Amino acid sequence: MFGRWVDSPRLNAWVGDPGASYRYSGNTFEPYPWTPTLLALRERAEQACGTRFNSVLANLYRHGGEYTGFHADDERELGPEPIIGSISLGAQRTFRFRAKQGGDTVAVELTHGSLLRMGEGTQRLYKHDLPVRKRVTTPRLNLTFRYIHPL
Ligand SMILES: O=C(O)CCC(=O)C(=O)O
Ligand SMILES: [Mn+2]
Repeated sequence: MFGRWVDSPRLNAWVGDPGASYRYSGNTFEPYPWTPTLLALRERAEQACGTRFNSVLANLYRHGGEYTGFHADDERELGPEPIIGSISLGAQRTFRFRAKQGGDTVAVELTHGSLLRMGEGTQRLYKHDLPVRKRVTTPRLNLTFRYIHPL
C-alpha cells in the first residue's frame, strides 16, 4: 500500500465479469473468474436486492482480531448511488453505520446466512465498519456483491 508492505487486517479476493476491474491506490485489479457457487449466490443476491451485480469482493476474517475500519464504498467506478448486497457466512459479527456528518453509531448483528442490502444513499451518507471482537475465535466469510461501471 502506497509503496510499502503493511499487514492486512483481513484476506480478500476480487471476483467478477471480465473487465469489471477496480482501481485502488494507483493499481488496477483484474477480477478472478466466477466459480459455480459464487454465480449461484450472485443470482440469489440479485433477486433479493432487485439489481444486477457484475463482481464480488470476498473478505475472510480469520478470527475476531481481524476487522474493517470505517469507510464508504463510494469509489467512482461504483456509480453515484451504488447498491451493494452483502452475504455473511460463519461467525456472527457486529456491523456498524455512522453518518458522515457525525452522530450516533447504529449497530446490526450479521448472522450466518444473512443478506444485508445497502441501498441508495447508504454510501453517500454513511460510513460502515466491522470492529474487532476479541471473543470471536472462528472465521467469518463476507461476500459483497457490487456493480462496477467501466470508467
Ligand atoms: O465484512 C463486511 O461485512 C463488510 C466488508 C466491507 O465493508 C467491504 O468489503 O467493503
Ligand atoms: Mn464496505
